[in-house]
Formats: sequence, C-alpha cells, structure tokens
Amino acid sequence: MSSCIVSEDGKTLVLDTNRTGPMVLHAIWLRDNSHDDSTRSPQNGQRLISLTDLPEDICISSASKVVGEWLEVVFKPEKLVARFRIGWLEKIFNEHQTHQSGLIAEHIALWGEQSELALHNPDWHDVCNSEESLRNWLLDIQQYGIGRLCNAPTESGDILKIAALFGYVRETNYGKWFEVRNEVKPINLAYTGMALPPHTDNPYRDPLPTMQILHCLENSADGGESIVVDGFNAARELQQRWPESFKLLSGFSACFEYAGADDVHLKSTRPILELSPEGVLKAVRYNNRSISAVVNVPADLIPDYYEAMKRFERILYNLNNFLSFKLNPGECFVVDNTRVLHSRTAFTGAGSRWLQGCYPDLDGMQSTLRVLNRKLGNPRSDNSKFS
Ligand code: NM2
Ligand code: OGA
Ligand code: ZN
Repeated sequence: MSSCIVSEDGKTLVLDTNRTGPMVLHAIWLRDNSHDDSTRSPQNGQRLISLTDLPEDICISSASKVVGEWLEVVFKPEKLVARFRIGWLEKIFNEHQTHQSGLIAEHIALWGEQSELALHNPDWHDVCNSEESLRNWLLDIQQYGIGRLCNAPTESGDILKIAALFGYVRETNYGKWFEVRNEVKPINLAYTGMALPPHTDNPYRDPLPTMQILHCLENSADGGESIVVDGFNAARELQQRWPESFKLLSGFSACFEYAGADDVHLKSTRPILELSPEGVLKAVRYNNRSISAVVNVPADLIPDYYEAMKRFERILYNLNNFLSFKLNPGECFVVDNTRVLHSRTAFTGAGSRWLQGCYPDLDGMQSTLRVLNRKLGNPRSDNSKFS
C-alpha cells in the first residue's frame, strides 16, 4: 500500500510508493516544479514565474494520489492545484540519492586495465540512416568518452559532416577544423611527426573544448598509431592509491599556456582534476606540452605537487590502460575531451599521414542523445523532460 501524508504545518509531504524509500517533498519545491499553465509555458515548458512571485507562507493544503499514477497537490494560500507524475517524482528522488555520493557520475562507465572496452564502431552509412545506430554510437561517447566510426567520406572538410550528425563545432584559432600533418614550420607539436603522449587538447583555453574528432584522410606512413586512455579511470586510481596526491591535483589550479603563433596567446588557470562542489569528477586536463609554471600551489607544497603530477602521468602512460588502433582513411574517433586523453606514436617513412580535427561541443551531443533516447526509449538515461 502506498501512502501520502502531509505534515501538520503543511510544509512537507511524505510520499511512499514502496518503490523508492519514503520521499520527503517540500511545499516550496513542489510549488516551484508545478507544471500548470500559469507556472510553465504550455508551448515550450519554460518557467513563467520567479520565486519572489510566490507567497512567503506557501503550504500544502492537501495531497492525494489520483488515478493513473499522479499525485495531486493543493497549495495555500494560492489555491493552486498541481499534478505530478509519480514516475517523475521517483526519478528525481533516485537522482537526488545518487548525486550525493561518489567520485564518478552515474552515467559513466570506466574502462582500462580492469575492464574491457567493447565499442560499437559503426559504419558511416549506418549512423546516417539509422537513428538506433546513431544513438548507440553517441551512447558510447557518453558512457566511455570515446566513439569510433568507419567508412566516413574522405574529402577535405568532410569532418564537419561527421560533427553535424550530432552537434555544433566550436571555432578556434586553429580554424573551424584543422589539418594534422607533418609541417615545415609547425605552430604546434601536433603538426610534426613526433610522438604525442596522452593528453587532452587545449587545456589553455577557457572554456575547454569539450569534444574532439580526429578523422583520417591518409595514413600510409610508418607509425602514427592512435592511443586513448580513460582519464577518469586514471583519476580514480590516483585517488585510491595516493589520496593526498589526488587532493593536490584537484585542490589547486594548474596553469596552461599556448603562444606558438605570433597572433595567439592563450592562458587558463584550472585544476588538472576538476571536481564539482559535491566532489564529483567533472574534467581532467592534462597536456605535458602546455603546462606552464605552477603559481597557485603554495611554495612548500611544490615538490608534493610535482610528485602528484608524476604519479598521475605514470598511471596515464601505463600501457595496460590503453586502447590502441591505427586509423585508416575514412575512419575517425571522437573523444570527450574533458575525460579521455588521446595520443599518437611517432610517424616517419615514405608514406603520408593526414588527419583533420575539430572541436564539437559535448552539450549539443548530449542534447541529441536525449532526444534520440526519448524517441527510441532508453530506460538507462535521463531523457525525460521536466515532468
Ligand atoms: N591542435 C591539433 O592542445 C593542443 O595544443 C594539441 C591541437 C593543434 C589543434 C593540438
Ligand atoms: C591532435 C592530436 C593525434 C594524431 O591533433 O590534437 O593529438 O593522431 N593528434 O595525430
Ligand atoms: Zn591532441
């Protein structure tokens, strides 16, 4: 039997559906989340009122479960009647519980030494013609921070068609997209044949580019293998093995800087391991080529901070944590640049290597994924709207 009991002062109600724990719902929260037409626009769902429009002494006058799994609440002194879908209240309650705990957000699946990574690797034609296939590909990016794609078109600039499958590209000083190949006068070490150790791109930019696509047009040189590593898994390992090092990398900002071209000087001061105020890992920034002099760490902690960076680097560079592959023309990979680090081995030889890259935004990808999940149904994701 489920129950719904309003407190004597009308400030809270306790709803127990026997599916979650008893849900304590506050009058102010319920009123603010009401979905009647005077509170939210029927056209677009946006809120029409401000908190200061509500009476100071807002209370629940009565509440009861009504047919079809709805909770009906009558407020006073306003006399507003609002209906809440009980499934939605349960979803919010569950999210509220899980958001209280842990370093790693719930939608994230860590990978590395302990756990195999089985990616979809769909064909270009599949993601263009099947929403299911596109959704599964985006789900890889959401859960693992990496997705792979094959048989994409290989004309210069076709990378923008790949990005357009799910979102919008951010233009930077490197252009709307950029050429990654061995150049005579490179403005960036990426434009050489050197090996690049695992890194996230552009930590010297604020805000950070949140995704990167690297698309292969030619790759007949020797070497030039791609390697990716889960920075969140590495951060968790650091926290478990050396909690004091984890505290230093998350508790102080590092400085990142790029001034490789005459007309550019970018700088950002942000932590290598960025946590939310609740302690959930939000972003990993690491790029040995662009960390500049550390100024935010108190002088007496500098040796410990360096030791922490070294420990983190060793975890990141540990070959057992990698996924590696060699991109062929028409293949690409997409990374969540706030989480997964990418790397390449050096390349030389008679052949040529030519990749193009660009920086789409993660929020647009996540929006597309939610819309697809809503259409196709996916109980694991946060696809439902506000109610
Ligand atoms: N490129 C490829 O963040 C970096 O400096 C890595 C970025 C030049 C746009 C390379
Ligand atoms: C880059 C980069 C890797 C590669 O362009 O940011 O890391 O495989 N390139 O060339
Ligand atoms: Zn890079």
